[in-house]
Amino acid sequence: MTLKFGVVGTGAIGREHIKRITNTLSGGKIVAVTDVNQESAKQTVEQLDLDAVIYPDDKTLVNAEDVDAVLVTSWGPAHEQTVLAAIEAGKYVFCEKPLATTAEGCMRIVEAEIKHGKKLVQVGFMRRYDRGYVQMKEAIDNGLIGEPLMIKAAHRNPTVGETYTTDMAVVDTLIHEIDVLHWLVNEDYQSVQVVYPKKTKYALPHLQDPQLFTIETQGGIVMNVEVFVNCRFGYDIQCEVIGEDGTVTLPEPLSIGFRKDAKLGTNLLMDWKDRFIDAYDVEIQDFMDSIMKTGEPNGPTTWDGYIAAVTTDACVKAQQTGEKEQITFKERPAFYSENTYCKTV
Ligand code: NAI
Ligand code: ISE
Repeated sequence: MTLKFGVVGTGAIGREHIKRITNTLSGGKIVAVTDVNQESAKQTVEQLDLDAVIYPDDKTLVNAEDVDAVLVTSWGPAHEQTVLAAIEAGKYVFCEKPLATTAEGCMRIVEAEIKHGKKLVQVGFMRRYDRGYVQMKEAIDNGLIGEPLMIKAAHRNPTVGETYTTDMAVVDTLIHEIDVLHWLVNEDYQSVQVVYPKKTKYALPHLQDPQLFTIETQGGIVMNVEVFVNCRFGYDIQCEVIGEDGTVTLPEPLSIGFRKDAKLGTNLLMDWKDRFIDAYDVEIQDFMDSIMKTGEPNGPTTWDGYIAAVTTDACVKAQQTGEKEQITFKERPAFYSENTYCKTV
């Protein structure tokens, strides 16, 4: 059986996902697309040679009879409306982060999904499908390092555009660490504080860069996460978990070493699209396979989207106040009682 996708948002990652579903993965087909920029939708269909209908908006696409699953790759503020419409229509949803831009918005999706009675939504937190993070998770769960005590992590981009603002370091960038670190140690967060180190000369006047987040879990694990989006040298993701009996570290992406011109080196990636290319493939294949096998997606849930939104809200507040801000969650509904652990890749 083939899962027929309708895509809402044909920008950068929308096109990447369309290409992987069409050319790399098995079991999916793009049958519908839409974009507020209809020219972008048209060009996508033409350039990627898709046999897909172009719809004028998300509502008509979601309700098209042949659409089984909706791929939400529009801008963050537009996600909630499309996801709610898809649940209303009983369609599966793969939604890129953020699930919604506020905790209240995520709760509306939680309520709609519970009312529907079956899980329909997977959030695009692809790092849970990255081989390195999966190996770290297995090591932690198997007790290799004992109880985790601290985490040191960094999310570095070579550069960002002028529309990137200080709060985007949280809602666009840190959100990946918020999800994956929560998943790694399986503990809810309790507080966050933000410190702004000396600003790099490469950041535009309106942007605070770098930023350091100290996030504490309810069990007392302290995470120190650097977000540095004008680091110049590469797209660089670091993570080390320090436990009572040892440490585990995220492996570097596979890359040849070289000796040349009196230098010993290895190349760094420069683009997020390349760093997690395998993880994107595996997460969407898993979305399709789980639906085919069990009738529900298996990956990060609507509740994980809610956890990320509550935490990003607190991080943005902490950016503004400079104080330690509390992070408070509602009680996890029984519907989401099982924490999602993606299968080993
Ligand atoms: P983009 O700006 O390249 O593309 C977004 C597209 O959505 C644009 O073509 C825009 O016209 C369209 N759009 C906006 N509102 C719409 C609406 N209401 N209905 C239909 N189309 C609409 O942005 P990009 O980089 O592709 O990001 C899209 C989403 O994916 C964002 O939420 C972003 O955070 C997420 N993302 C996730 C990544 C990951 O690593 N998981 C990487 C990059 C983006
Ligand atoms: C982008 O939106 C992403 O989601 C990438 O994964 C992330 O690394 C980058 O910093 C964001 O801008």
